[in-house]
Amino acid sequence: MTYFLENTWHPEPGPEGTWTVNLTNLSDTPLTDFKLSLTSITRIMPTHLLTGAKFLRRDANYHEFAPLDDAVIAPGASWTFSVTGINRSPFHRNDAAKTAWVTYADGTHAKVHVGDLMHDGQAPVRPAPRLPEGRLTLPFALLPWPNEIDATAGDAPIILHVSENMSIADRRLVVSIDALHGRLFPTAQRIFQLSPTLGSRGLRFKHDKSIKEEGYHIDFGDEITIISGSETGQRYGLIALAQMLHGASIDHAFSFPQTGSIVDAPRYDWRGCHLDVSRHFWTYDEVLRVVDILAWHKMNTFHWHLTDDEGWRAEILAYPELTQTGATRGADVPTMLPQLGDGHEKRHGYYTQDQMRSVVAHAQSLGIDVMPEIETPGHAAAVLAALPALVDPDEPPNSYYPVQGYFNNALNPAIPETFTVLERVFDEIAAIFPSKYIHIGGDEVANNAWLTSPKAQELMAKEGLAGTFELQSWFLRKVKAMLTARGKVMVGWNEIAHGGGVPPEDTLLMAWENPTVGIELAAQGYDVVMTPGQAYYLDMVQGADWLENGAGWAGPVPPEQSYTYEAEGDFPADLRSKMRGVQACIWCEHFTTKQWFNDLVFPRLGAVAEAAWTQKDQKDWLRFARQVRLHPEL
Ligand code: TNX
Repeated sequence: MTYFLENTWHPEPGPEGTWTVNLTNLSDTPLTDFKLSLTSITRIMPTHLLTGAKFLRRDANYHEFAPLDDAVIAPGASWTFSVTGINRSPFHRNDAAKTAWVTYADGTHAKVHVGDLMHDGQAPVRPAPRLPEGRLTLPFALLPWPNEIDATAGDAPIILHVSENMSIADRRLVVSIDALHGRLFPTAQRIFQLSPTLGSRGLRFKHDKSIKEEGYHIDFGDEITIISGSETGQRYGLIALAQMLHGASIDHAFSFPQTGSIVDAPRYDWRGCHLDVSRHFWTYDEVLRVVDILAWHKMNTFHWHLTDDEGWRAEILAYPELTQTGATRGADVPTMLPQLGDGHEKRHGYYTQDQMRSVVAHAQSLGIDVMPEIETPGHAAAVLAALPALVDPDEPPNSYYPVQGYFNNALNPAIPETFTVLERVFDEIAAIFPSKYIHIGGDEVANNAWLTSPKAQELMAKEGLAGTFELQSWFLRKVKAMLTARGKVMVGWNEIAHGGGVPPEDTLLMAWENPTVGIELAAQGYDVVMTPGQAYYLDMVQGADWLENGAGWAGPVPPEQSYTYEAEGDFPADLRSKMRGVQACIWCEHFTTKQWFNDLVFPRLGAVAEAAWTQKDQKDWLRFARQVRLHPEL
């Protein structure tokens, strides 16, 4: 690597401070006539003061600079420039330049090695451990912890075999959980088998319709009996057994019950996990593994965030542009520039309809519903790049931008073709995803969006709409009608309620900005799932120390906070029934590699899973800290 980029943040002048970038030429030849590109979540605002460089352009997190007066960087020498007027002060070492490259006069590129952002105002300290050692309450590996367990420890049996008269369907279910365990832990010994062998213990099912849908009981005797009222309950019983056997096989602190029972059912009906595949594309196989991990945690909803500004990932046969132009970024791709974590190379990725159907089938086989999300009207830069006919040609190009810095990134309600596209997209999405829910986004539209679009102005005058959010509400009511016509419940982020909102019947909103917004939405009549950033955003930084990584706007969120947070919190009793459950959200701006994904998602995913399943009086942070170490990663 012959070029090295170092960057530093200095807290003065307040409030945002100064960002300094330094590029050193470690090659043996002078660096001349070039541009420097970098991707950084600390962004240069339209009004800024830059010294030592020319600012060429910015598109969201992509920045492009050139040296002043065609300066030459001699071998061993450096070029430094500084800027004030950044969007906010960085929190952590990965909050500024993530990747960089130089582009020579002939258009070719060379990668630049990037160091951590340095803090010119405090020395870094070693972050505290995220998890205490913890301790066991009973020697059984179970996460989420069951709501009632009374059992004595025995020797761990090596394996369970199924009872002789078990139906084919039940045997299939047993084998599906053995296969799940095998995918998650390929090197571990298997859990279930059909035939008895020396030392194996028998397993049978009993059906009892009085046990509620997701509940199950397990009786431990000479034989082990799972009693349940549904296949879902059977599956959760099998997962509990598989977890205990797995734990006992890999860690001597754990064993398997000899006698006793478990009586269990989840605390909340909605135990969700969201995954953003737009900012960073996760392959089909990785998505399947995420689904497996959710199943192992007894979560029941996979919220697949398929579109965002950075890329559209769902194949739509009516509009191939969406997954050609709309899913391709690169330094030499004029329609979509590289974003956080990208180099200059072209990056492209989407799921075919067959792949999406397979993910749905895979999830269904594990009792998980897949809810697709198509972001509207905001977070739509990729759609507008792919389908430029949806842009009002008379709207000035850089007239508004939301918090994430994409200019003019909202679908325009005054372009009739916008609705034609959405109708076709929802037709295809509804045909792929049997879920009764479709999530339509609705978040973070800039508060001055559309105000310089003559077409939008005309529509607002005609409909008597005052301002961006009344127009947004007008737009979302139409979207809701499209979903109703397709028999779907509309799901969205909490800003759906802005500007008059949509009819609350059959509308489910996700409270993400803070916990109290959930109560306000419930009071307005909406069903609510609690996903507050302050507890359940798994991209949030896990500690206040500079050496941590992650998003900062709602952080830090240490694992203990995700675990102990009580989503029901201050919900008044009369609104409690509107609170449907809880959800983890995996936003991927900072997840530039699988390693970063694992570093931030775990152990907090387990914390949300247990908070979703286990009653408040059964939650125990130290037990969780000990148990969660056994759980799988991506
Ligand atoms: C806010 S949550 C967003 C996302 C970001 C996330 C990062 C929400 C509905 N919008 O677009 O990825 O913060 O934490």
